[in-house]
Amino acid sequence: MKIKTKLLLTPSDIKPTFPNWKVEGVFNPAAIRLPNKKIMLFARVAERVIPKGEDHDIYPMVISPDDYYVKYGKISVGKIIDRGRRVIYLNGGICRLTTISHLRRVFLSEDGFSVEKIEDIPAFTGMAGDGEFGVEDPRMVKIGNKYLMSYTIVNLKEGVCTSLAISKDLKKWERKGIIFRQQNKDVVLFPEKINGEYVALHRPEGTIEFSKKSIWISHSPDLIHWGREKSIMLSRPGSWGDAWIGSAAPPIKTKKGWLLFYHGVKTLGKKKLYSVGAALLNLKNPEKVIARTSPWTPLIKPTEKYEKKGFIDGVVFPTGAVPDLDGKHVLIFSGGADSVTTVKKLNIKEILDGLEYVENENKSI
Ligand code: MAN
Repeated sequence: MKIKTKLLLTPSDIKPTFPNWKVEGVFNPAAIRLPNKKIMLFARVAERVIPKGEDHDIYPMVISPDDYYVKYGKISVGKIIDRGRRVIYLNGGICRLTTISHLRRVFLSEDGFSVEKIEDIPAFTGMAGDGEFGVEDPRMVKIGNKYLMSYTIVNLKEGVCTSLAISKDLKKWERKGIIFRQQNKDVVLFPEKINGEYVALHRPEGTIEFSKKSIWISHSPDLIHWGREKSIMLSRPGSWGDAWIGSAAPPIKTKKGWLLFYHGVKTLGKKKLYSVGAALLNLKNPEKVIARTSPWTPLIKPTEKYEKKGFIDGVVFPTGAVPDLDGKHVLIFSGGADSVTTVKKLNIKEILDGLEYVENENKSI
């Protein structure tokens, strides 16, 4: 399939929040079309404190419940068991992140291919109790006159969870707290109620695994209480999403069903390759998966040099999808290698025509 793609944002476009911080990545953005037809991104900005040659690592932690007041924690080298690019593992069985993420607003043209303005201060940050170690990977929908944003938080006590925030103007946010508890992320909301209920897709992670991490569905009367959950889409052995899958962007309504983009991970030795597929879900009963991208050929895989090499190599991670104004294409906004943000324009009919019908999702176990 022909995909028109463009590199939109790189770390050097972003002003660090504090003078002694360095931007490592601007990636995994929420995307929404504004009433004036332009597109707004809430891009994840990951920053690191520039080390000063001391004998310890520093990690920032937000300690205020109402502003971005940060304290620096210290980890002495003797406490470190293993140091990953993203995570430092400490003795005692806990870990700390090497970066802290917030969300930055970026304004794009109507066609999504030109950056018109990048704000130079954070628009949404972690808070005490709601992302002390940062907020990550937001996804956004508009229902009625309200913007709803689900986002990953990394908390001191609760660990990795998903929270929800609601806004009428994309400036002031009402934080609703944790909606999917530890260890659950890749939460996307459907952009309208279905059969009178809010519906979300999410991706719980277990420690005792009888199956690989998969995409689940959940329902809510009020966006706070979620339930009637089940796994609706599994990873398929040997496929490009062999290790696990997770929802990418909020589903898009088409005549044939809900069009869902999802990421899939294949492990190659120590490396992980993040590719993207699509699925079609029944409009009235989205737990029914009608069709999916072939297990053998993803829709999108890391092909550009900024997707193959970066903070984490080999990653295309979409978090936003906005229908193009021509009604025929979709604009997919993704992180590349956990470093940059890209836009990709794909033809919706070609995506749907390329899907394979799923007879019985359980057959893929
Ligand atoms: C995880 C998350 C994402 C990240 C991918 C790829 O799913 O940490 O934020 O983009 O891994 O590294």
